[in-house]
Amino acid sequence: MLNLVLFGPPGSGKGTQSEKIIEKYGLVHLSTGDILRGELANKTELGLKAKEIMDKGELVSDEIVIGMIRNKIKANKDANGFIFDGFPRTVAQAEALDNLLDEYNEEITLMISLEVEREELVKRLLKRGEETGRADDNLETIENRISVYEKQTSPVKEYYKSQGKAHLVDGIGSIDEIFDKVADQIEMVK
Ligand code: B4P
Repeated sequence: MLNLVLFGPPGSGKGTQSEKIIEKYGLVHLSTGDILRGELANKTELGLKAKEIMDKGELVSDEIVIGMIRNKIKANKDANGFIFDGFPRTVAQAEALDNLLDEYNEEITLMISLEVEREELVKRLLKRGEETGRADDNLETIENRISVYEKQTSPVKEYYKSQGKAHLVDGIGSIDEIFDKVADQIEMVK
């Protein structure tokens, strides 16, 4: 299995690059942000609980997101591999993911970190907010999401660095240029 973590701050292009990776490598896409938004669209209890947290730009509890990922892995045991998009976002989530994969004698193959500076992130997310009306793409929430990333999520990069699995990719440039660099990294471990 090829198990890939796509990592980076909000607006770094994780969702965008995931689509292209899936197209080329046929992996199962697990985006915790998409799953949570799906729950919200279906007005489930979980979705309504998550909405308040997401609207503030805070992280949904580890217990909830780990449970969501556990169910998805279980439901896709025969996959060629997974792309984890927006997960793990805390070191506790990263450890739980290693333990979950271990139950299937699997592990993370590669972590790709999309490197984009704050000013560009804010610009991209404000643009998406204007175009799609996504509730958490407003200036106040964006600023908080980036701060939450710096405080709670960036240690996850060190976690994968210590395992020798983290590869940094410049996330500035055209979507295709960035994808070429991402694909180069994947080809090296495939
Ligand atoms: P996510 O849905 O993961 O949202 P995101 O971080 O904003 O990234 P996304 O993938 O959508 O955007 P992308 O960078 O592709 O999370 C939303 C919320 O859900 C979190 O704040 C949190 O509350 C909750 N949540 C999710 N996972 C969680 C977890 N594991 N634990 C706890 N809580 C969790 O793209 C952004 C924009 O940039 C797009 O408009 C795109 O078109 C544009 N773009 C992309 N690449 C570009 C490029 N090269 N040049 C110019 N623009 C580009």
